[in-house]
Amino acid sequence: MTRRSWIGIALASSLFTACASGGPMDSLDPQGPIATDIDGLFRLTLNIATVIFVLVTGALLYATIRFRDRGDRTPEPKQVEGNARFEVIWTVIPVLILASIAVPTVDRIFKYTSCADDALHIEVTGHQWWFEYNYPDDGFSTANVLVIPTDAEICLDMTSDDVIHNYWVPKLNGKRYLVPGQATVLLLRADEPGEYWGQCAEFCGLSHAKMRARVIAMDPDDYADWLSSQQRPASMPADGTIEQEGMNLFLGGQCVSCHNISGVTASNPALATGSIYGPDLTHFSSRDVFAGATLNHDDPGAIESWIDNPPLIKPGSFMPNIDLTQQEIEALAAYLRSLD
Ligand code: HEC
Ligand SMILES: [Cu+2]
Repeated sequence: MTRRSWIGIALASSLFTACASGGPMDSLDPQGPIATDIDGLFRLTLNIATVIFVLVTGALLYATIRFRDRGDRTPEPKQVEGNARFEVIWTVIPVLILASIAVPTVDRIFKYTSCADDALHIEVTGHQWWFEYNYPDDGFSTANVLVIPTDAEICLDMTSDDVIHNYWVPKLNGKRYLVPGQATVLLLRADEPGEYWGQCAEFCGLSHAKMRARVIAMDPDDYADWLSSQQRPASMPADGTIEQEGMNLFLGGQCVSCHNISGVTASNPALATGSIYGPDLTHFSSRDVFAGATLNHDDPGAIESWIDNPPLIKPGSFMPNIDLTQQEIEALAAYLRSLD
């Protein structure tokens, strides 16, 4: 085969990568009523478009073959330019088709971006490059992993701390912007307990691709347990342990100027000024992913390499490389692991 056909095959086969199924962010695999309803709109539009495609392509093929140039034997086909009746028909039909798509679409846009009074409110703040979640009724803050109860309407009250971000958990709803100085709202509802993946969907700087989200939906009972576990202050390490050494490093070094640990850093004045700050670490190890949901707690050495050199892992990260020694890193990592 020629080089050109190899290139053709390579390009064509790359199209099949779009056919992968079972991906954690498959937008054609809706879960929960909102995403399913939106999926219905997609299918409606796809069906209408398919019918139009078949009709138009069929008519085109028919005309091309039926009226092709047969030399002298071809009579001039009948010309219908300027026919008022045809003009009206092919204006009215597209208007009706577009209306049948536009009306339900606009209806859903308003429906899924406003909240009922009894919805559970959770505040989402976008930061370069992680999502912060505040549970205002329960008085705590967490990051990267959003925990919600199943079968409940969750109202996300969203804003951004720096640039425009976009919250997108494809299996639960469409995308919505987080805009500095503005409040936007997005509804979520999951029927089944499970893990749903998300991603910041607006380019927001160097580590945009590493700004992911996890939504964990729990049965209401498990959710209640989770809430009470998040409300307690951080676990205290026992005297003389490596965890305690880590805590002292945390409190004595720079970490404390950017991170809150309830019951440990409670009175830190730097946090109150709200300058650059990072995720709340009170229950850090209760979350199975961190650093914008891109690193896994269970991966050996993940915590160590993160605190060793954050910008190496997330380019541009606002958590600096503090030049810690190996011993300091190990103590800090042990302390972080104890924050359950
Ligand atoms: C200048 C502010 C700043 C300092 C100082 C700082 N951090 Fe961070 N930290 C951040 C920011 C911002 C993030 C979020 C980074 C991201 O995901 O892009 C973060 C993320 C983290 C995370 C991941 C949390 C999560 O749930 O994603 C851990 C753990 C952490 N920092 C520990 C530490 C430790 C330990 C120290 C001290 C050695 C420290 N940080 C010092 C700002 C800071
Ligand atoms: Cu973003």
